[in-house]
Amino acid sequence: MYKFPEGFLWGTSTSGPQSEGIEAGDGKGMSNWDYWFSIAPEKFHNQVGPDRTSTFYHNYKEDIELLEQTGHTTFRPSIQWSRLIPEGVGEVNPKAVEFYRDVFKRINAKGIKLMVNLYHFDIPYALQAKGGWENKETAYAFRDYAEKCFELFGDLVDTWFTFNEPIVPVEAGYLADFHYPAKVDLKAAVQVAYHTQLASSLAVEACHRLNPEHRISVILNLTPAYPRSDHPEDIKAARIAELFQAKSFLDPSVKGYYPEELIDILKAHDLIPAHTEEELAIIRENTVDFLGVNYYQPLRVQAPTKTTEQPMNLDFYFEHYVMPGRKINPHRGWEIYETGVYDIAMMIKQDYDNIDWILTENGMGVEGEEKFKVDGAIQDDYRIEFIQDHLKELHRAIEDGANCHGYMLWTFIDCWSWLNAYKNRYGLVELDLESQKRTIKKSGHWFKELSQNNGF
Ligand code: BGP
Repeated sequence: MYKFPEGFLWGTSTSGPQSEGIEAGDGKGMSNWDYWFSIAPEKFHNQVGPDRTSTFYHNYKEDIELLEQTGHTTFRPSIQWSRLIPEGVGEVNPKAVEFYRDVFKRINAKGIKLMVNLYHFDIPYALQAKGGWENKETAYAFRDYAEKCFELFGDLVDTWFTFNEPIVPVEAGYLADFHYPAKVDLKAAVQVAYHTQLASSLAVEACHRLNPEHRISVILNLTPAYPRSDHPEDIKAARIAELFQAKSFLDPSVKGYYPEELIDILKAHDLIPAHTEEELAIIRENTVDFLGVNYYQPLRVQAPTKTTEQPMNLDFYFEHYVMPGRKINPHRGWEIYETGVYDIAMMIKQDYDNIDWILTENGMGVEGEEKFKVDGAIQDDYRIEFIQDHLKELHRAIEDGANCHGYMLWTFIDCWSWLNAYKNRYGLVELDLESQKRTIKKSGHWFKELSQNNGF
């Protein structure tokens, strides 16, 4: 029996852009995703775009009933900046205020602990057109947007996140082509990361100033970096990978400053971003109150195999490799390594003063789930097993002193996924995209038992 501490939270995470949908006349502005889909549908493999979702914008009342039926004691949605402030700055969309207020009220009425995220990879296109996160003004626009959210919804929400996985848009949009603007520019990537951190710290400051009793954090994907061998070059590569991919946001968010080692690496190749002492003071003085951690897969790292004079991308410092013989989710191609949860927990305990945290995402995307249907409901035993295996490691970590207070699965209902649309399904609830019918999967019923028993 794996019993979790009293008050441990059970729920799921989702995001506005992946679940809300777009309705003519609802006043939503264009986001980077709406724009990119409109100009380059081939990037999305000509599948459906962010306008085709579970339409939470209309179906939220039914979905909130389903949250209860699947045993949620917590839920993490996100506000779409482009819905609330269509141009990114300036006028607020009254329909968005009405929508989010009603959603939050109804979730509260169910006794489900709300944790609301302000940014899930989605910037209003109007700001993207002015340079997006390369432009420092975006950080201050984000601060103003965050303040609006605290003012408009602070009577209904007391737990906030600034960004979901801020390193992902940096890597996917400025070192690869999975997010707009899909360019490769290491100097810009570092600047974007810095402006994002500044924005996060500014929002933390605003939250504490406006509602001192509220708690605010950031959600980081903290995949541990495992070296390929004991060879010093592989160990060094793993260390650098961890600095870039975890500590670049973890350290300033939790400790208030960047790791010296990272600064030295950036200095060596003239990659230090433009910054001011005042901004560094904002980062130093506004650290998070707790931590959100997403975990899907470990980072397997080896020393770089290509040599160039100047770094053009991160493969100058380290490379990824696939460890032969490991369990892989064949649909998503990600390694399944449950021990990663334990290792993250111990890293937080040892290096980050055992700050309290929540596992804010973990999940299994599966293609062709309808073949597992029996009597109309998907029998997703593989998902139950996946969750159990990760929970065993989380349980072991808590027994060893980890300060983790909740588990959130990705995700509640099958959702639109960035470049993969509906190929891989993650939900506790099945979505029929055409009819919009919702059907609880076996995992959804099991999740309710898990929550009621506070363990399994
Ligand atoms: C996380 C994101 C989510 C979600 C999930 C699954 O990194 O925060 O938004 O998409 O990954 O990934 P995918 O949808 O690409 O399979």
